[in-house]
Amino acid sequence: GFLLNLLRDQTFQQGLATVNFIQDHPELMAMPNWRDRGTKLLRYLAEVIVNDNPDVKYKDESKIFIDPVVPAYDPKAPVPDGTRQKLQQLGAEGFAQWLKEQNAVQYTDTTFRDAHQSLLATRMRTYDMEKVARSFALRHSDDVFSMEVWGGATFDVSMRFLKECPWKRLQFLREAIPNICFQMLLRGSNAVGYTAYPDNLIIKFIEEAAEAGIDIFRIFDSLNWVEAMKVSIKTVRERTDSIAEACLCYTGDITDPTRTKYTLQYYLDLAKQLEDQGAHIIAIKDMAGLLKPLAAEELIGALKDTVHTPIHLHTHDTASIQASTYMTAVEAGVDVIDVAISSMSGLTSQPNFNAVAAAMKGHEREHPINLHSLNEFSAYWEAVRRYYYPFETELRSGTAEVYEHEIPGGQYSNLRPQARALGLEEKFETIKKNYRVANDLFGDIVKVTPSSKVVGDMAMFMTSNNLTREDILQKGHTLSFPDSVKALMRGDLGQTPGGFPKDIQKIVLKDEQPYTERPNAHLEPVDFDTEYAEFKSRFGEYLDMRNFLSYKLYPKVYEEYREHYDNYALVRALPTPAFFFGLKPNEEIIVALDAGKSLLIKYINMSEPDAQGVRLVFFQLNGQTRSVPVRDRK
Ligand code: 3PY
Ligand code: ZN
Repeated sequence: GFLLNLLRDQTFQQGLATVNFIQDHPELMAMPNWRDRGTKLLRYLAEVIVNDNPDVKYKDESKIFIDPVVPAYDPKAPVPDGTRQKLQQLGAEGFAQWLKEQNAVQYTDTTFRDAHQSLLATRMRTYDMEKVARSFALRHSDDVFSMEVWGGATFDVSMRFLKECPWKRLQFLREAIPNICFQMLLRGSNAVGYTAYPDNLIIKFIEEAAEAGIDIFRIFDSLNWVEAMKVSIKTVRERTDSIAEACLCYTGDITDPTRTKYTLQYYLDLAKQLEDQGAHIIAIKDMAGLLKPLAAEELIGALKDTVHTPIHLHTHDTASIQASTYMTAVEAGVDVIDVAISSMSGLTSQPNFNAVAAAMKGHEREHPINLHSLNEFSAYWEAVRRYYYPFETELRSGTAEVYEHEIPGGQYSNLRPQARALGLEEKFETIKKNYRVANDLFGDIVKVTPSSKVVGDMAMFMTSNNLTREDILQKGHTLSFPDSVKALMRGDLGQTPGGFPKDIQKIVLKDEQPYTERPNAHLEPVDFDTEYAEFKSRFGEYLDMRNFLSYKLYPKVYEEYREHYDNYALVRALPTPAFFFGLKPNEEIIVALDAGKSLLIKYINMSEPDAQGVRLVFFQLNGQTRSVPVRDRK
């Protein structure tokens, strides 16, 4: 098995093998053979068949799945050049200039990241993306400026719930789509986490992400605090060939004269500062979908007069009116807009790519798109989306309520499950109201990960304890607040314009003193030499720097992911229905492992539990009958 794997390894096939190959690739030696992997996958399937996937909270046995059809393509066809080659030819500055000179509006496709983060609680598996990736690269190389494929919550969720490696996802997508710029969402000094990390960890992470294929880093700070974005912008500029796209997170309403904190002037000043820091592109990150059509016209027009960079607009269609925001933005000269393929668009996700492209037909800034082909991709995603029904956001229609609560699209899809977990689901209406109350108590802050999570925690806290604004102000000094709320008030997430309200800080922190320096300044730098060596001796000598970074960003999550891998091997190779729901009797799947090895797995049936509650689950693995004992915990 090992030799065969080796022969099928791409490097070998390409004739680049050297005598040192095995020394350079100890992971091949450490790789369990496929028989062992097969056994482990059977163990996983048996566990899910008997006890369910712990991430699937309800199962609808009547659900019918339709095989997703990948739009036809020739796997041997050469991939045409796209924006990625343009970036490589022109360099970051030249590329930004090129973008500015384009008359046609450009599109960023968020289907692989924000769309499923905002509709399906980030659960989209690499399996379903990878399958369609090459087809998209071949058929839409001219149509898409960039694809958002990484960052945000995907890093955490891929390990925590999907039990797959986020770096491998990036690597596989990069191999399948070598031509379109990839972008990621980076939470500034919080990287892809919920808390500040040491600067040298942020720097290493950015270098490694660029190396793995990120062309555009969309950088934001959850309080719009420029101080916290400097390290990331500088690192992208100086240590990679990628684009530093810096965000204004949009909150409030610049057309509402009663909202005096986040005004047009506030955003223009912010944009200027980000340009001064070296942003190649400025993004308006409208994470909750609050940017109304008239506001977009005003903001983009004014930004065009204020900064020299291209302007990239991101929004969520929670109110269902954001396509019209895009139309006014296009009139005002926006360079790029974020959209998602039809069947993964709308509501808390991005506006509908297919529909926006159709609406732009005949416009003098039209970017010609093969709509028929795009619709075929929509059909693919529609079929795929059915697998993910346990994670669907409950929102059924657009809601203007978003202008009241201001909950980001990416958080909305997570808030209800969070409420459910706390036994508060029937109080969801109150939670949404308290979300705004909590925001106002904190001094009206920008709400986006991680600050949005703190506002959510506070809303849950108030709801579960039946607390009003007055209760907090009057008897808050006797209350013990959630840790995340204390952290925010202490300064752990940085500073908000004008500072936090002093009275609330005092109520939450009691005698603890807040600070206003960068949180990262309080953190010990990572000792890469020592800690990486310790990591390897603990988890495996063959593990690379990327694994180490995953561990440093999410130690506990990584540990559990690793343990899962040791027990069940490559679960990412399982088709999605099998991964979430197991198999039905006599159902058969083909599982493609690395290096061209495939397993044919058929589930036969299971025995009654014995006196200890253990069932035997029977399979055929490549034609041979196997039985796996599993304790029935249901
Ligand atoms: C994230 O940080 O994950 C977001 O999507 C913020 O909008
Ligand atoms: Zn978003």
